[in-house]
Amino acid sequence: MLDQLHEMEGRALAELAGHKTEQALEQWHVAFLGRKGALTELLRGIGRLSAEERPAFGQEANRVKTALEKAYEDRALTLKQEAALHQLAREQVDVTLPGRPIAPGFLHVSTRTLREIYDIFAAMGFQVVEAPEVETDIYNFQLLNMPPHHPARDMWNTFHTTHEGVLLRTHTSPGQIRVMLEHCPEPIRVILPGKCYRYEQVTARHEFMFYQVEGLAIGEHLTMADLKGTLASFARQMFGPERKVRFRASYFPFTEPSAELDIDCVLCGGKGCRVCKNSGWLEILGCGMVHPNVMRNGGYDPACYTGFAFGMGPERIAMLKYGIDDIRHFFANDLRFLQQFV
Ligand code: 2U9
Repeated sequence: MLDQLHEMEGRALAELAGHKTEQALEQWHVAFLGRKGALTELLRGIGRLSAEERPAFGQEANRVKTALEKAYEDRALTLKQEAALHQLAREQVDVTLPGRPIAPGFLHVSTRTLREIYDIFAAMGFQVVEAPEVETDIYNFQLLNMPPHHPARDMWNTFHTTHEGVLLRTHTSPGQIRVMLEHCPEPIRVILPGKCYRYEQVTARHEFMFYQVEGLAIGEHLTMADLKGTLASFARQMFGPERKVRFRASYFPFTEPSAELDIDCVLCGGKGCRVCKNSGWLEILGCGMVHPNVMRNGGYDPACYTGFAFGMGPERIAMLKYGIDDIRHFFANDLRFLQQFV
């Protein structure tokens, strides 16, 4: 019996050393130490031994059991460690590999153009002010000399909200009225940049969202000469000191008189080409003297104060400056386009 026990122990240890998987290890445990395993079978035979032999056999069987259990635990631990080492080797990180470079960000061409515009007007004493993009009909239209049903409203296709009288601003002009009401009767020199929204079919020349910069100057002795001097200076700083400018009569409900400012074509110098549609001139902004009704709506007495205002689209300015043919490029988020203006 003891011989059998020792033979079984030797066999068990030899087999165990050859097992390489957790599953094989479990099967080994069942085969030798399980309820129907080899050791249990041998212990069943204890009844056939004499009373003198039994204690020694029992003791030895216990030693074998403990030894096999320990061998099993050791083997399991070794396998676990080997697996961990394998995994480490497999997943080793090469810390010497160069990292993937993160492309540095850059400013959008609209933002860059806006900042160029700010710099030019800041040097002439204009402050930058921002105002809400969600506005009321009162600020977007009524205070700007467009009562309900005024035909001039047809110039702006508007996004309305589900709240009666609340809309997305179609221009930054409502912000100008807010500045006037806040500061009257002090003199004002501000520019208002920001996003505007129009319910338009998107084409090469129209987007439903675009930037606008509007300017406003109010004082006691401002005339059309101040408007012309300020805007001609802007045009030449933006498009080159040699630029010719011309003011062409126009109409806006919030200015009277109103005008549009043209520069001689940046591409052909006035000879006529594709960009200026053979006219030799490019329109860059709208402007005018603030309408007396609008002066009053902003809290200023038009008998004592006058003002001039202007508005332009930085996308249009950038299109003319860089020869961009389609406004949709600006917000399509194509880096091949945007990276050209870094
Ligand atoms: C107040 C008084 C006067 C702002 C003005 C324009 C002329 C103008 C457009 C040109 C193209 C903007 O980018 S665009 O769509 N703007 O032509 N804007 S005068 O006049 C104001 C505004 C507010 C209180």
